[in-house]
Amino acid sequence: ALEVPEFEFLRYEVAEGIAWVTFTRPKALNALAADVLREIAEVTEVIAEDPEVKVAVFTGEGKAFVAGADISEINALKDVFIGREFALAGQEVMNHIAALPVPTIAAINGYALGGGLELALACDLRVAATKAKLGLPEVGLGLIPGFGGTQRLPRLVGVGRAFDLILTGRHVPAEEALALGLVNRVADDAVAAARELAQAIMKNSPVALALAKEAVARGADVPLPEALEIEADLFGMTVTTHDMREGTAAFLEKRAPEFKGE
Ligand code: CO8
Repeated sequence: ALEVPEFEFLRYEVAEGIAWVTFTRPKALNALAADVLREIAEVTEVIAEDPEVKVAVFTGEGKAFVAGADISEINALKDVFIGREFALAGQEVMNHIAALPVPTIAAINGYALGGGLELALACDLRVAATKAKLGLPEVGLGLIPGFGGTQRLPRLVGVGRAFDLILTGRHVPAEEALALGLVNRVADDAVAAARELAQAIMKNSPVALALAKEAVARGADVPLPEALEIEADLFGMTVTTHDMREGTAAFLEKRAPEFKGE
C-alpha cells in the first residue's frame, strides 16, 4: 500500500479519484514557511505515485488560500546567495506541482497572495471564491515575486496585465481575475466548484489527459515548430492506447466509453 507521511501543515485525502491537499495553518493565513514547502514537495510525490488519484485539488482552511511566503523568514535573509537559494527552493516546489501527471486545480477559497498566487499559477486550473483576492504584493515589501510569479503570470495573462499586477501589487477581486484570464471560474464555494470541474475532467481518458497536459506544458517552453512536433509525437502515442480504441468505438456504437487509463 502507498505510504502517506504524517503532515503537520496540510491535510491529504483521496475521495472518488480526487486528491485534496488542504493547507491547515489558518492562524498564519497558510503562509509558506520552509517546513510547509517541504511538506508540499512530499505531498506531490505521494500524488504522483497514488494510482487512485485522477485529479488533484489544492485549497486552504480559513480566510486564505495561501497569503504568501513566510514574511518573517524572508525578513531574516541577508545574503544574496541565500536569497537566491530561497527562491530556487520555492520554484522547485512549484515545478513539482506543475509537473504532476494528473490535472491540478487551485480552489482559491480566500487570499492568494505572493507565493500563494504563485502556487496557484503552478496548477493547471484556478477556481476562485467570489470573496477571494489575488495578487503579487512583493514590491510593497521591497521584494519581487520569487516562486515563479514574474514568469508564469505573463505567460498566462500576457505581459501587460502581468505588469499591472506585479508593479501595483494590488489585490485583484475574483471577478476581475476571471476577466483577466487569471482564474477559470468564480463561484461562492470554490471547493464545490473545483469538485464539479474535477468530475467533468475525470469523465475523460486519464491517459489522454496526461498526454494533453504534457503537450501543453512542454510546448509552452519552445518555439512553435518544435512545439508542434511535440504535439504530433504525443498524438501518435494516443493511437496505440486502449482508451483511444474504446473512446472512438464507444462514439461509433453510441454508448458511454469505459476508460482504463492505458
Ligand atoms: N507571512 C507570515 N505571516 C503572515 C503572512 C505571511 N505572508 N500573511 C499573514 N500572516 C500572519 C499575520 O502576521 C498575522 O499573524 P498574527 O496573528 O500573529 O499577527 C496572521 O497571519 C493574520 O494576518 P492579518 O492579521 O494580517 O490578517 P488580515 O485579515 O488583517 O489581513 C492580509 C490579511 C491582507 C492577507 C494580510 O495578512 C497580508 O497582507 N498578508 C501578507 C500578504 C503578502 O504580502 N504576501 C506576500 C509575501 S512575500 C512572498 O510571498 C514572496 C514569494 C517569493 C519569495 C522569494 C524569496 C526570495
